Amino acid sequence: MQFDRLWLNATLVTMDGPEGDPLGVIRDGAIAAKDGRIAWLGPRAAIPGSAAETIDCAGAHLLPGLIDCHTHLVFGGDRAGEFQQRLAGVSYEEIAKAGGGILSTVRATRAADEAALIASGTPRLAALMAEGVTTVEIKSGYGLDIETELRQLRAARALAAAHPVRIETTLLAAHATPPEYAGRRTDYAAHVAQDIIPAAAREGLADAVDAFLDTAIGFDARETAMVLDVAHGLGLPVKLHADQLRDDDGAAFAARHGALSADHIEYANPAGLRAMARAGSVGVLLPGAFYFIRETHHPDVAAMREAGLRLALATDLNPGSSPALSLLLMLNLGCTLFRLTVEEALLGVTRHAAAALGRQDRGRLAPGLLCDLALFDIRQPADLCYWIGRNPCTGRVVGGR
Ligand code: DI6
Ligand code: FE
Repeated sequence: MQFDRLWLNATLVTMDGPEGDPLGVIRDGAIAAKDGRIAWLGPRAAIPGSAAETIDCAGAHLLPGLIDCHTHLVFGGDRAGEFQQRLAGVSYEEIAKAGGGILSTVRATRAADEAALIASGTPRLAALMAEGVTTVEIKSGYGLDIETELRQLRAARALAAAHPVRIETTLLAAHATPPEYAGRRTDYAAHVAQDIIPAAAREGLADAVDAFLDTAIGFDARETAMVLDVAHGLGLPVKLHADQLRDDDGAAFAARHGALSADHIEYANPAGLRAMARAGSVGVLLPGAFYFIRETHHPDVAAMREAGLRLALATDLNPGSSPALSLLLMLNLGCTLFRLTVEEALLGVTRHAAAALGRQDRGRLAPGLLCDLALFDIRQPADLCYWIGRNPCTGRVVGGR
């Protein structure tokens, strides 16, 4: 068999092992690409053909390219000033209720044109990519009007076109109520459902739709259902910010609506977590936001395990609750703050992150999948979770190149 490229002399961490061995490590392994996909992988001694180009990995660990399945990477301005307010004792919720928080980023994002959004997003994307990330989900949600929401998604698509990375866009127009709709939250949710989602769908700008289900500062169950039902009707998969600040029964709601994932879920109750597992929804844990807003209520990881819920880990990169540019740091925080095992954490940024995006074509090393790879100069997989502030990524491959 003739391959386009062959990587040799690597420890393959396939994330596709049998039951009980999720990492599926193959020592002295090799992996081959053909037409952008993985054509073969296995022990070096068993290579079944030759390749136009051969790359010596010098003993590196080779993983599926990492996936950051929840970011708000495209936004205007920053919130360092609010960070200082919070250090002086004001809470995240108090700031939000006083018109700051998400709404201050909305003002800055509306004031930024597409070129400015691309320019400020570029170094953030570069930071993620430098750690071996090959797929990034990017949400809108700082426009809260048709024009700016679509501009955010266009900026995300432009970033994808300009860099060797795959970007999945998510429309999050139901993130907060904009000032024009103050006191008319339900009317805004109806506008999202009737106008903004169809406009994004018409232009092919959204790969999925998300909403912030939160009875105090987001949208209630009826409003959220209105938004998600329209998305479903247009054939768009849905995701949810749920149970971040209180138990709104968001996990059960996500399950009922067939959500790809429910994200945050610090306050989710065990019955809701079981419903999610049965529905095939992924639980996305965001330890950067937990850490940065000094949340103290831990996600019920024991109940998640017992339910058999698949867990992902992501940066939640955003200016308010998680100004985090490192997915590797999330591995460490997921293990230290939430007591995830190394295997759970690594599945969370590969296989289960792919599931949270509804993408079965990545997140594992297996024949037929996209040949998206990340190379790390480490002694063992646990090193990726153990070090704080070390970037051992020595190479990344997207689509076999
Ligand atoms: N929850 C979050 O943590 C982000 N959005 C959300 O619904 C925070 C967004 C922000 O503060 O700008
Ligand atoms: Fe978020």
